[in-house]
This record gives sequence, C-alpha cells and structure tokens, in this order.
Amino acid sequence: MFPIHDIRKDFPILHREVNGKPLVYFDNAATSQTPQQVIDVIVDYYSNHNANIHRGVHTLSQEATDLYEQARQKIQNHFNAKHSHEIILTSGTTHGINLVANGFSELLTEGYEVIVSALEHHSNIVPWQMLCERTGAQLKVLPMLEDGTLDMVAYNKLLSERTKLVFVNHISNALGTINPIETIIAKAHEVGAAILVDGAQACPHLVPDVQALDVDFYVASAHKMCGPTGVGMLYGKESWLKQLPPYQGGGEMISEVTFEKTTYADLPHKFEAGTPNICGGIAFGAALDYMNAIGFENIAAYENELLNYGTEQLLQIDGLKIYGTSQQKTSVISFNLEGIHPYDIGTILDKMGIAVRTGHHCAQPIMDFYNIPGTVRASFAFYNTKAEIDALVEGVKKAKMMLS
Ligand code: C6P
Repeated sequence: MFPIHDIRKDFPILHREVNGKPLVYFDNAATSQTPQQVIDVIVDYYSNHNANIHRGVHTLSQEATDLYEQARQKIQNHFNAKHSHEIILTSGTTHGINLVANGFSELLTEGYEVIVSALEHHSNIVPWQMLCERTGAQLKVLPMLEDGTLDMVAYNKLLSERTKLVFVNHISNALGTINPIETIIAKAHEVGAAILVDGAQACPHLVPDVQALDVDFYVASAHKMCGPTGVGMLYGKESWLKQLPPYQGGGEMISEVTFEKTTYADLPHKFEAGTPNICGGIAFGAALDYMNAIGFENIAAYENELLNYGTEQLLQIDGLKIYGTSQQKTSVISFNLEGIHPYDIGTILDKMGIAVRTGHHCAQPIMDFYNIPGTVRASFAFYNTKAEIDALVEGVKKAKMMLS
C-alpha cells in the first residue's frame, strides 16, 4: 500500500490552515511542496557549507563544489544522460528553452521551418517566435484535437526537409495530456530535425530516459518535483551542446580572457556563466533522492488513482465540463462550470482553504482552441488524498450554489 500517511508527515506546509480550514493544496502543476528532507539540506548548506564554487582553494569552497557536482551527477543518473557535462544547471525550464533558442540563432535562416505544438506553455512558444523573428525561419503549429491530444496525422504532413527544429511538451500543463514523444522524436529525426522536449510537467510523475528517447534537448524545473524554485536542468546531447554558442558571457564560462579574444570553458561550464544557484542545485539533487526513495512507479500508480477518483466525482456535478480527456493523462483536471467564470470558483475555493489555479495557465492558445477565457485547474501530487478530493468536490458544489 502507498504510505500516504508517512509521506504527508514529510511536508510541514500540509499541516497549516488557510482561511481557518486545513490547507488542500491542488496547485502542484504550478509548483510542488517541499519535504522536510529537502528543507534540511537547504538549512545544512547555509549552516555549514556556504561558499562560491569552482573558484576557491579553501575547504568550504571545495565542499560546496563537491556537493554541487554530486547533484549534477544525481541529475545525470536520474535522466540517464551519457555524460554529466550534458547536464546544464539552469534557473528552470524557461531558462533552458531560451538558452537553446538563442543558440540556434546562427543555425537557422529564411527557408527553414520550426514546428511547435498547440499544447505548449508560453515558455515553449515565445522564445521560438523570437528566434523566427531574428532568423526569418517560419513557425508552424502542430494542431491539437478536441480531446486535448496532438493531431499526429497533421504532424506527418508538417514535417519536411525544411524542418530544422521541433518543440513539444512531454505533458501539457493545462490539460495533463501525455504526448507520444517517442513517436514525435523519431519522426523529427527522420527528416533530420532536432527536437526539444519540455519536461516541466512530466518530471514530477515519471522518469524520462534521455538516451532511450534519443531526444536532443530535454528541460525541467526542480520546483515542480519537490525541489526549490530558481533551479532546473537542460539536458543536451554533447554534439549539440558543443555546436551551440554560449548563452551568457561572464565568470565561470571562460577558459582565457584577453581584450583581444576570449575562449570558452568546456561543457558544462560554457553555459553556466556567473555564480549559479548553488544551494538550489544541491537541493534539486536531494529532491530527486526523496522522490526516488518513494519510487516513481508508486507515485504514478497512486496519482492515477487520484485522477480517476477526482474525474469520477467531479463529473457528477451538473454542468461541469472537463477539458483534456485523453486516455494518456496525468493527474491534472482542468474544468469549468457552465456560465461561471473560473476565477470566481477559485476565489470561493480559496476561502475554504483549497488552492487551485484559475485562468489560462500560461497556455492561451489552448484556451482559444476551446473558446474559453480559462479553466479551474486542480493538479494532484502524490501527497494528496481522496479525502482532499472530496473537499474539492464539496467546495465546487458550494461555489456553484453561490454563483448560479
Ligand atoms: N508552468 C503552471 O502553473 P518555469 O517557470 O521556468 O519553472 O516553468 C515554465 C513552464 C514550462 N513548461 C511547462 C509545461 C510548464 O508547465 C511551465 C510552468 C506552471 O502550469 C507555472 S506557469
């Protein structure tokens, strides 16, 4: 049996009240909560090891460097990257995508095409639009279908020898759809295109094997998987990372600097200018340890139970519509009540201590597709319970009564 009672004890925040009610935290797709084990690592770092890394001969600096590089190795092992220098520590998914988009500025020209899926978060749309504006390449959209899946027939038609890059998320943040990235990657490679997969919403639920996927770039954020904010990772195949220019100039990313010419450091430092989020990187490693100790298969099975239960219960409410009904789905339920603005439902739920996200979820094209202003999004994590889902259902019923 899934040890939910023990797991909940690990999360101090789950024991607080909001508006006089026990907190029910269903905004996990925005950011996850942090277990004591990760909080302890953060406190220990600042209490005992705080120093700048890769720079000092003194003991603290060496300790901090070792801890940071050990975290990189944990991330490498977790994602099964071939080399630790293929893991670039970033400030998060958005940073990783922008780094790659910037790198392709010199590799794209007019006449080339890039494909972005209709299911993307703005972070995986806007940097590519900016890249197209800079280079004259054309942005093509891989359309979505009514159930929130991607139109794979259209994908086949969009791909051609002009396609240079494909961007798709592994799991949609707004709908929870799990995209068939194995097929999407293989087809992109058939026409010689590179592919970046946005794993921000997948990594809290499953373990991507970047070598088995044969993906060129994969990005994620620690704060969605029990780690702190402001840190994440970009995996890039060594051959691509060697080819791309640095994103930012500064300390740490150089080999030699003179006023005539600067040469760049080897991977991964070439892409890590300036003092990084050292404590964040170390805590990211601790978050992976924590989740791996529970086991991602156990997490996924338990969350799937929550998803099925929540879907079943919410659908009993008259006038409630769920957006995103793919069979391949993670524990996200995006819904609306007929005639009621999602923001109003979210505000009433908050009064009951229930945290959900409302609005377009930084995925406006999806809302435009359904012709709605937004949805209420309840996103479940492995530390949530069916009793909390019952509280949500009661809350939505009350909101409906008050707002109808
Ligand atoms: N989605 C949500 O509520 P950052 O902010 O860089 O850590 O992650 C951006 C991002 C990129 N791609 C996807 C699929 C995402 O879901 C997110 C973050 C949050 O859905 C906050 S907007």
